Amino acid sequence: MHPTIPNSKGGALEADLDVVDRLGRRSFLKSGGLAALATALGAPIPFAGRLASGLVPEALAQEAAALTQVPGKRGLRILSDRPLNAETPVTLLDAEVTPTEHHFIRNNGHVPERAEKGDLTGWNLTIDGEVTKPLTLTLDAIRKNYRSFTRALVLECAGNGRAGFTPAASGNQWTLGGVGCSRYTGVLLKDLLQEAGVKRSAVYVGYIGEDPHLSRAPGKDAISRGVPIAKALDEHTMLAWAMNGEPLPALHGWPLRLICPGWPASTSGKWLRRLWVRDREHDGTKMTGHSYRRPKYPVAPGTEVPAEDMAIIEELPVKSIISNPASGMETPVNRTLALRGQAWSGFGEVTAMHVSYDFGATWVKCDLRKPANKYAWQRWTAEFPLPQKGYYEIWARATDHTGRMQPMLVPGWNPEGYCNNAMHRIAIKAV
Ligand SMILES: Nc1nc2c(c(=O)[nH]1)N[C@H]1C(S)=C(S)[C@@H](COP(=O)(O)O)O[C@H]1N2
Ligand SMILES: [Mo]
Repeated sequence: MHPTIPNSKGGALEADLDVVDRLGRRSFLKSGGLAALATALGAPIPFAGRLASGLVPEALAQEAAALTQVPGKRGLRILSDRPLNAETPVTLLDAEVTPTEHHFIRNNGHVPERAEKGDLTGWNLTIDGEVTKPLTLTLDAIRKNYRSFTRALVLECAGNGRAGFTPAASGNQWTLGGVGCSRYTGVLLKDLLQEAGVKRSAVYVGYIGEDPHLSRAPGKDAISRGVPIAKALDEHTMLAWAMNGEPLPALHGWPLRLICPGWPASTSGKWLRRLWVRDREHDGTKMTGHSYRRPKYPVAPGTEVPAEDMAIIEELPVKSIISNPASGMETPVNRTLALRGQAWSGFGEVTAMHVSYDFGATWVKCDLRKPANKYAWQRWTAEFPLPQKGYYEIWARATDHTGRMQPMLVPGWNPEGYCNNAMHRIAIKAV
């Protein structure tokens, strides 16, 4: 299948890319000179002199997107249907607060029947383990007896960007859309833990959800992860019952879920039933082995890494997206091109945002808004004209307050394909 690139004029780029398909994309790029490349792109390349050899132009790198319907969702791209996993096309992440219908879905097992029926009968949340006073709370008690907060918080699957790794890592091939920033309402996990009385021996908090394992084997968790006690006590770690002002949808963990912002979203347990305060690192399903872990040291792509050399992923790296315009757009030459997107970092605030339209030789500083609250993503905008007709790429790079910056190339290959925060780039044709 040849790449389809949405553009304002109904597919001019698409037609030109047929040339690439006939020649074979890879061999074409190896043997083809710049003139041939420009032919394939259907436009001259004003900054060709700055285009690193071997870099596949973004316009050729895109694949057709299969958009499918999930009830309550719009425009998501299905990555797997059993379990259900779906990502958001990047242009649908253009809002400051991600509407629920556009939030990605990542399930490891089945949606619990209770959630599908909206049946609270017999539901409660237990907090036990290394606490002086174990708690069993109804949803009502949680809602009424603690301070509640509403915050915009980024959830990002640690596998977001996995599709960028070579050799490929198995698992859902997320491109850019395994992320969202919706508004959650709930209580601070800290307030409940304090009431339960965390013992000195507490090290970790593991969650147990109600979702059946894919095999439906009784007593087998689909996933049961957790966070160290310090993250559990963090001011921003929440137990949420509402998303964007509505009760949590069945797909997103009704009636109650954890939100551990800035960390792999796999720590944000859905369909909660129990929080188990542990005296050791939690060892539930997908906490051990290679799951959500990276090598403790850099490895060459394709290396097999022993389990004992893998470390649990905590803060997710700084990242950004260009949510407007769509890749493949045409824009009139010398007319202002308005760009915008979102930037976030698991380490806290993003402090600078830059874009380049000459393959990284020079950078334009973007306007960057403050986050609505800690761990909300930040809107950035930039405006400039493109100087000549031809093919351009816009590259976007965020820097956070720790000085961490997005890499141009896919960073640190790791066996499971986590934490790809390479710069997002889009193809633009000035006409
Ligand atoms: N109980 C439970 N919690 C879960 C999961 C799950 O399958 N079961 N998936 C986790 C993973 S891997 C991710 S990325 C997020 C996805 O949250 P979302 O579906 O609301 O986007 O939920 C996490 N919490
Ligand atoms: Mo995930």
